[in-house]
Amino acid sequence: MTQETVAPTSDAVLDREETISRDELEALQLSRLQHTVAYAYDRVPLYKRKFDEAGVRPGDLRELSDLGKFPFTTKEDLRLEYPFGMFAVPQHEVARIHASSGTTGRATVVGYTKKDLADWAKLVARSLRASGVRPGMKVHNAYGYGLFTGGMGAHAGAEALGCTVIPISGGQTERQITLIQDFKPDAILATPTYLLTIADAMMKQGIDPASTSLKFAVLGAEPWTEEMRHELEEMMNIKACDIYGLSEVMGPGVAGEAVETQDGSHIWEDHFRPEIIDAFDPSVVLGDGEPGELVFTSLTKEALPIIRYRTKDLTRLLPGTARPAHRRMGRITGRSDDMIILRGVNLFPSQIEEIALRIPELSPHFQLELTRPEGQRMDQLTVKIERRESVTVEGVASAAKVLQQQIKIHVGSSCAVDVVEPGSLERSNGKLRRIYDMRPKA
Ligand code: DLL
Repeated sequence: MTQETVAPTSDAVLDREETISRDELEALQLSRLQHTVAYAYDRVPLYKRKFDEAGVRPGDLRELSDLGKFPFTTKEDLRLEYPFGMFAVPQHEVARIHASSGTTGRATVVGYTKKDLADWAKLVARSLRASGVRPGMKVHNAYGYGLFTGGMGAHAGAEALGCTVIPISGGQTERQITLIQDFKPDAILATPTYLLTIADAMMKQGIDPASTSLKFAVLGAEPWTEEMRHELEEMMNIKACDIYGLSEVMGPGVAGEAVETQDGSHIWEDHFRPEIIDAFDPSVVLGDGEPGELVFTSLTKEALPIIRYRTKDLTRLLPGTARPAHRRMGRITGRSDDMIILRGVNLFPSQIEEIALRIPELSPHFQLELTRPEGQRMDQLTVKIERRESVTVEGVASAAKVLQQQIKIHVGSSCAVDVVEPGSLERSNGKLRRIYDMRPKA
């Protein structure tokens, strides 16, 4: 059969909830929220205990702002209730389980009823559609399959949208390239750093990454910057949009970005109520536009209702644009637990990405090494970054200096810069580790 061309992006049929007014949406949120707090209180002992300790009852939720009276839920709570203590339905009603290993301690386990899975697929479909993906397109899904929510979550959403899904999962980069060339997908789903790995490997094989059939990329699961978007779009001749989510709240598709505006992911507020709090004084709920920690309450989940979950993700809420009733989230600057505190200055890897990608001699491949040199009490940060293939040795020396100066100016930290050979740093297979903390453990 010959290759069909798929219709352009303006023909999407939206869910009704995507087009309702803010007033209508907030009325829906309130009734769903009232149901959720009562449901969680009645069915999950942890919520009953926490509400009782805080002296609040489900009936105290009379308007949306009353949510601030309710206690937070943290990853630690999920760990303590390991494996199934947070589930609000009997096990036979749990249709699927996912888990995230995390870097420390026990896994956090999450569950879904059949209806939860259907809602999840609908929201991923909505996100993909917002990002330009259309029914009938071929979708190459390079998110990892397994307990991680990325692979199966994105898969079900693409299927629900009516796409042809290619479930390749993460890794085996050579094979990914072969399948992209042979199957000619329209869209790719991956972490931004893994898409970079794929594009990089194509160039090594003498394939121009801009020459493939790919037109759209829907990228998430890790922080990325506008500069990285620009890099990937230019290199691959695609439109790249953001997709956000976390397993405790659902998985991918809690929020998705519209291709026509590319101005941050719309939080699907018919299913999740977001708040921004002051990470240092969580009793303070901040207004729209103010930066802080993102908190979510689920509005429709059955197996794992989640009340005021502290994501540790730092961002702000912005007014809706392409979907006016649904607020957007600004780019995630980082996670509060990914923050490097270097001699009193807070620093996130995404700040380095932003600065480095503005320097033409430097590639997007970098890692941050934290050390404490012998006999010194001060920590040192070294930015190891690959030069671009085309750059001369003299070019590299001045680029290193510029990076160092720009970091000093924009972040306020002094650091060392080590420009290394192309291909010498570890490549991403999914979520990339940027920080290597080599300081002696206290
Ligand atoms: O990463 C779910 C996901 C899969 C989202 C595929 C998007 C695409 P977790 O493994 O539980 O779930 O990790 C959640 O990843 O709290 C953020 O810190 C980070 N994260 C996810 N999406 C984005 C994004 C999945 N678009 C954690 N931008 C979250 C920045 C993101 N960070």
